Amino acid sequence: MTTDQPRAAAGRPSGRSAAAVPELLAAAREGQPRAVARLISLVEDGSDLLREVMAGLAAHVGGAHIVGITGAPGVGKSTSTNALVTELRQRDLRVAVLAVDPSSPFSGGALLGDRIRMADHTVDPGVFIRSMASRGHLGGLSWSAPQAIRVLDAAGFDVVLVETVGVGQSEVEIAALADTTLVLLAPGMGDGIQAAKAGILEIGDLYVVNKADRDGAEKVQRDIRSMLRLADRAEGAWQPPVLATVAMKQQGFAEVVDALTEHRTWLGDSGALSRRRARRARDEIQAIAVAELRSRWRDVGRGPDLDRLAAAVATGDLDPYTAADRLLAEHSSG
Ligand SMILES: Nc1nc2c(ncn2[C@@H]2O[C@H](COP(=O)(O)OP(=O)(O)OP(=O)(O)O)[C@@H](O)[C@H]2O)c(=O)[nH]1
Ligand SMILES: [Mg+2]
Repeated sequence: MTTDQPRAAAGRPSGRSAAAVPELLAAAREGQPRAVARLISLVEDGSDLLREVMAGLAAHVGGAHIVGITGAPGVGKSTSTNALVTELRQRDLRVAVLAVDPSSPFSGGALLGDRIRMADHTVDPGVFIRSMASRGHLGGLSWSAPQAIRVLDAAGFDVVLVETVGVGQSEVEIAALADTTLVLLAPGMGDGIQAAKAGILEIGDLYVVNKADRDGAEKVQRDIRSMLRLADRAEGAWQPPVLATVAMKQQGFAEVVDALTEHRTWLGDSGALSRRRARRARDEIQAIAVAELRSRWRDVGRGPDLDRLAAAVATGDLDPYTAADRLLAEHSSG
């Protein structure tokens, strides 16, 4: 495992790094953890080098199975991720874990417990673990998470597990990033009704009731199954399985990985994979375009053009609509 190293707070001189991008990409594609970590740092920092990085990676993405793991706080997402990694490694698959915290612009502190739990995999070169926060970048994780996933995909990981940490309305966002969404539940945590409220019944490709060593796990399974049965599903649609695990004891994960594999096969056979990926690409393009427009706007919003136009509007020589049109026109032509 390679946890993310603390990064220098100050920005790097991009001139120095620019020359290194092709080497960095080559190293990342060989799966060298330092290079992969470095590329994800570039994503996190919103680096200017990302254009070159993404252009270099574009032809090499699409091989990984992107699995999103979501569920209420405390259901056992981190413990289950750890158990999943163990099972995937037993099948000789290379695994990357991306822990994203949509609710916090800071990475680090909140994830410490998760890192300790993942310590089972610290010496395994077939496992790469990285936490990521939005760091206040415009567009936040909707902008950065897909790009980090691209890096991991291009680095040749067979499976990329995207785990949410922290609380938030993030379930749907995570589902939008993944090929397969695993919704984790546990007894005594609000059960089925909560799940229905959270909109979780629409997004899961696979439901796993963790903490099956506790009372009530079977009831949660039954509740979810009966709620899923009520949903309208088109003919040939995927029927989400509802499994049970004890993550603390590594129980049930062979079945979980089998179900993930089955879903991946179904996605490919049914054509759903390319639809999902196209939708994801659309979101990604939009997020980048919006961030780009905003950053351009920041420049327009301060420039001398604006001062000149503002003076004209203030003195009544110009109306504000005409001024805004001119500002935009001048800017978009530049
Ligand atoms: N009894 C029992 N406890 C479990 C099981 N799996 C996890 N736990 C415990 O549940 C607690 C929460 O587990 P985590 O893996 O941290 O849950 P999480 O969903 O990642 O939590 P957040 O990151 O805070 O949202 C921990 O104390 C675990 O030890 C299980 O299968 N059975
Ligand atoms: Mg956790």
